[in-house]
Amino acid sequence: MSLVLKSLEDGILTLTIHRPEALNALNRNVIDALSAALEAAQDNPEVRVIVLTGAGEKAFVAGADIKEFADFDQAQGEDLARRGQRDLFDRVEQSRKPVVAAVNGFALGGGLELALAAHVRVASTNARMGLPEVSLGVIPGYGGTQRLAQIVGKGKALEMVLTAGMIDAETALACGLVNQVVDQEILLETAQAMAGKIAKNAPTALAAALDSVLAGYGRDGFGVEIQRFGQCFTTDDFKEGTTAFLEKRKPQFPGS
Ligand code: CO8
Repeated sequence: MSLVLKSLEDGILTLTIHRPEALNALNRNVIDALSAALEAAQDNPEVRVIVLTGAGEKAFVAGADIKEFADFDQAQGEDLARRGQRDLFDRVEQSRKPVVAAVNGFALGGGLELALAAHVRVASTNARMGLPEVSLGVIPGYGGTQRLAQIVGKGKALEMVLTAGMIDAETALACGLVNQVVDQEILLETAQAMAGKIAKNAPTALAAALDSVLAGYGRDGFGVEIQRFGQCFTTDDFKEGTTAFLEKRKPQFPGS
């Protein structure tokens, strides 16, 4: 089955990341499939708004695929982050058609970063969000160090990045990380209703509004993030963090 399911109705394209056996974790193939679907949507006049969600009731996206990068070196780590940001995360944020994320469960690491790149977020009551990267010996590498602070402010963002902890949907609503929280049974219809409201407006004005809001945020930090993300791959902490995850045990970080 395809890694990204597509359905187009009344101008709303719903893209569902479909890799349930790995809680929809983002490997290279998922990134490519999602990226292609977003690119195609830009040129399809029938698409007015895009809704992005994850398959199943447990996870939106549980992160980047840890198995895929566990044995990468610095250059490969940097390349992974750079290509991922360019091919997917920037493409979501810079989409001329508004993107609504329907966060239907765990949104962790790259999964939360994907939701952060969307323009609006609706979450189900069971959603859990966090950036657990530092618990793996790495940092958010898909724009999380930049976009989380832009959305919730530096203080809350640093708390989330440094503790690597998860927050629930109500906490996410209270700090502005998500725009709305509803029961999971009505999550998709709520996200699609919001998309429908947006879709009634002038497409050219929507694109101009997105462009204008984004212009207010600098891009320098993304480059620093890519570089620092790559450097993490040279550390013993990273080796220990990812190995411990794959061996399903708690890490013992050597601190080097
Ligand atoms: N990558 C790969 N596989 C994963 C991931 C992941 N991120 N998350 C879950 N899976 C797999 C599990 O390994 C497991 O597979 P298997 O059955 O073969 O062992 C399956 O999905 C089901 O997961 P669990 O059995 O762990 O389910 P639980 O209900 O016990 O736990 C959790 C659910 C809490 C979500 C747990 O799966 C978890 O902690 N997952 C990892 C979360 C995480 O750390 N995400 C961040 C990853 S790092 C990241 O995203 C970096 C972003 C920046 C990268 C930039 C370039 C790469």
